[in-house]
Amino acid sequence: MNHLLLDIKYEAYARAKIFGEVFADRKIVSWSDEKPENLEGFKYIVCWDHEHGLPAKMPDLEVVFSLGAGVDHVLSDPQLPDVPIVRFVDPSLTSRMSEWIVLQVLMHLRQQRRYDLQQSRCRWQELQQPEARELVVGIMGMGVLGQEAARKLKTLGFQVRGWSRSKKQLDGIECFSGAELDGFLSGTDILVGLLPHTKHTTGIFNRGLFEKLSRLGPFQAPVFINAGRGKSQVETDIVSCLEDGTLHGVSLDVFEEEPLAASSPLWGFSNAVLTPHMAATSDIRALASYVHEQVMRHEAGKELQNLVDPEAGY
Ligand code: NDP
Ligand code: OXD
Repeated sequence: MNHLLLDIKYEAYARAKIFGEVFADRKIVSWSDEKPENLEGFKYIVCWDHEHGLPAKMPDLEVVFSLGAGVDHVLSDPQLPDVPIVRFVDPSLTSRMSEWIVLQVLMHLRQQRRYDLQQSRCRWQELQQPEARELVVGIMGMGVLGQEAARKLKTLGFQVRGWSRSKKQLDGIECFSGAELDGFLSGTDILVGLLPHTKHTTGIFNRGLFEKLSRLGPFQAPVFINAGRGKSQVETDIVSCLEDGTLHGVSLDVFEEEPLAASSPLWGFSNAVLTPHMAATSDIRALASYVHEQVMRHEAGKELQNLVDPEAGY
């Protein structure tokens, strides 16, 4: 009776097979492949960008699991029943994200895009090379992913600071919160976005914010890197800030609309690194084991982990 419904879109069949192996004793239904009329007995749904209204049709629903760390896609369902929502937190996802962030920060530090351009023109020319310790990386969103990226960047020698809703105390990392945003920005050379998308973060990365970043760093203009959510950034502002030099460069893994339209001017900048929302894709085997562990906890009367606060929106 404690069945599991999956509405996880891509590669639904293969993914459902993996869930079937991990939950050998349960009925697993993938909504993309089969749409039962009667959803009685389904206590759990695992979803990504699910069909709105589907959880509301599950009379026995007890827990909603997000396929990813972000839950904006779950909370946007206007008919979402009032049941606990668990997001995906796992070392596999956290490592992937910090790898992507470190890669992007180093790409900008080592001016890799300029070397790529030179290579395409068979040009042999060394550029002036600042050291990591000369730059301040500021991370907006110091949760699970932000803190791990901060630790790795610190190890590489960067000066690291972070901004979050609540104040943190982290060894060797300067921590800012809430209203201290301007002070945080004014000393930041490379800005990293790892915020969830909520009503408070919509459009937060805009021209006004970019203009508050430091211009005193080795490149005399700041770099913006975003792997949080695209709806937190204003792409027309990013484009104009790249054009007029307010931004030295960007790395974006997330976009206001995904996939990014071929007509977007962002594609045309040699100092813009664009990736297709893959910075930290969830590993399905790790997700299935994680959901299994949470289901076991729930059925043993223990507290679920990594619960979402629907009021806060993350
Ligand atoms: P967490 O919930 O652990 O951290 C979120 C952080 O953002 C917290 O530090 C929180 O502050 C801060 N925050 C939220 N709202 C505000 C606000 N209004 N003002 C200031 N700070 C705020 O999330 P994760 O670190 O696990 O993930 C972060 C986001 O990364 C996800 O929500 C998702 O959107 C994105 N993501 C993107 C992926 C990709 O492949 N591109 C993959 C995985 C996640 P506080 O600590 O005070 O609560
Ligand atoms: C996530 C994502 O939220 O992949 O996990 O974006």
